[in-house]
Amino acid sequence: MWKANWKIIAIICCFAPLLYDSLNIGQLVMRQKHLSKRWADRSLLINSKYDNVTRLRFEFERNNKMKLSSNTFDNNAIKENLNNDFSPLNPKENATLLMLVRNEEIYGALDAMRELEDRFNRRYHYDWTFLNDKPFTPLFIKQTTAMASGKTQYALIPSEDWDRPDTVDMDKFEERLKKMNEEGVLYGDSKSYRNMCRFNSGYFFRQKILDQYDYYFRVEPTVKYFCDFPYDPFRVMREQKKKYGFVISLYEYENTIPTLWDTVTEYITKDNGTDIDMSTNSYKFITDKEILNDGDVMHGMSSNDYNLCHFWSNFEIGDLNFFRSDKYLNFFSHLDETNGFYYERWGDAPVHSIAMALLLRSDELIHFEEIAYLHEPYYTCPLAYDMRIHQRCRCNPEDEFNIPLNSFSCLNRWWRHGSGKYFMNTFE
Ligand SMILES: Nc1nc2c(ncn2[C@@H]2O[C@H](COP(=O)(O)OP(=O)(O)OP(=O)(O)O)[C@@H](O)[C@H]2O)c(=O)[nH]1
Ligand SMILES: *[C@@H]1O[C@H](CO)[C@@H](O)[C@H](O)[C@H]1NC(C)=O
Ligand SMILES: *[C@@H]1O[C@H](CO)[C@@H](O)[C@H](O)[C@H]1NC(C)=O
Ligand SMILES: *[C@@H]1O[C@H](CO)[C@@H](O)[C@H](O)[C@H]1NC(C)=O
Ligand SMILES: [Mg+2]
Repeated sequence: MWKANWKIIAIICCFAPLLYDSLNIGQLVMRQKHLSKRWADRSLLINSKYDNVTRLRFEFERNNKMKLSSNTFDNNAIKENLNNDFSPLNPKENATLLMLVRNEEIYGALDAMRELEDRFNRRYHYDWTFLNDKPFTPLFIKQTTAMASGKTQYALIPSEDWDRPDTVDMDKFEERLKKMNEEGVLYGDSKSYRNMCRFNSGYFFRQKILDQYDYYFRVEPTVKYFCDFPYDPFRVMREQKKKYGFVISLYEYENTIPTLWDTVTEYITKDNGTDIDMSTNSYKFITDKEILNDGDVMHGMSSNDYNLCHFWSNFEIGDLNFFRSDKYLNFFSHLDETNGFYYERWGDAPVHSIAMALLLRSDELIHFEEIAYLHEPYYTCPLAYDMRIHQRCRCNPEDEFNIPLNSFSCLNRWWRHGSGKYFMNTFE
């Protein structure tokens, strides 16, 4: 008896604090529930106002269907998934996946194809278009065709769209290459890299094989996609009237583009408000130099008004009709006439980005935050846990090379000056 009483006392003593805590926890949970409901209500409101396409697709996939593993090799399972699930909802858009690639990059090309097929294209079967300045080998054609769930097609780039124009002064060119190499400029002495950058800036969209499409999705060898696509980005582009989509934005190396901004400034003056509407475009995104975090002291500091922010163009989804328009063609010719692609080492990323920031309304650009993507060494992985679960991501969000909140990312400036990000407090 005596012993038993002690036990009871002991139990009461030990558990009393816990009991007390659990009452407190109960209150906390109540409070939390109340708060959660408030935020949930706000989220719903914001979703319904601004985010319907994305979220509704998301909800559909989450609640209505079990998804099969992407890496299954069971043909019937894949077909069933396609027939019952995605296809009827999503008639294909007028679009192609597009890869500029060399024959010797075949295995990297296959890696990237497998990645994109598993996470997106196996459900849609978009065409794959391959471009090369040299003829593709039969083996390249065979292997990439086997990997694609859609039709494949291959085109040889005409020399006049790829090679260095005659207007480039050879002595000056060689001397500049030597100098840039000595200065340690990335790809500073590469001639082929310059052809590639100029081609991607001004010629890819002129290839005949692309005339039949409205949209392209650029893919490079060895890139990876870490999560299921929760929607067809082409469809989002069309429905939301977007002209350019990106996932990563970084600061450019200024030593590759010493006179690019001066050339752009000349164009802005020459245009005199005809194509460039400063009241609706994203000029602020590429010129805002306010220090937003510690990293900005090191990144984005340049000798002119351009803050070096650009969309990382190895991933891009774009409207070909925009590139084919006089607006873009005039802008490109103005840059190209200086031969800056050769005397310096202008990348297609800053060229595309500056064009988009000047010539488009900011609401014609889209940041695809649900698409997780790696091009060495940087990647983007959704920070939202829920998103990572539902899209079956395999990336680590907490890593210095995950770009979104990193100091060398320009996303903070995009959120500030671009469009597409809404914060809760905007609606309080
Ligand atoms: N056909 C062809 N494709 C090229 C050539 N140079 C580059 N490319 C392609 O152009 C794209 C960009 O080239 P990359 O070498 O990846 O350049 P980058 O992404 O700036 O640099 P990395 O960090 O090396 O990836 C890739 O899709 C390449 O396969 C070339 O000389 N011929
Ligand atoms: C978005 O979806 C919600 C829920 O289905 C609906 O009530 C709302 O009207 C939609 N909003 C728009 C702008 O389409
Ligand atoms: C696709 O887009 C191209 C280029 O705009 C156009 O010529 C073609 O007719 C379109 N095809 C379809 C099926 O709409
Ligand atoms: C520039 O545009 C303004 C207003 O449209 C016009 O008054 C001015 O004459 C134009 N300047 C030049 C150099 O064309
Ligand atoms: Mg690359």
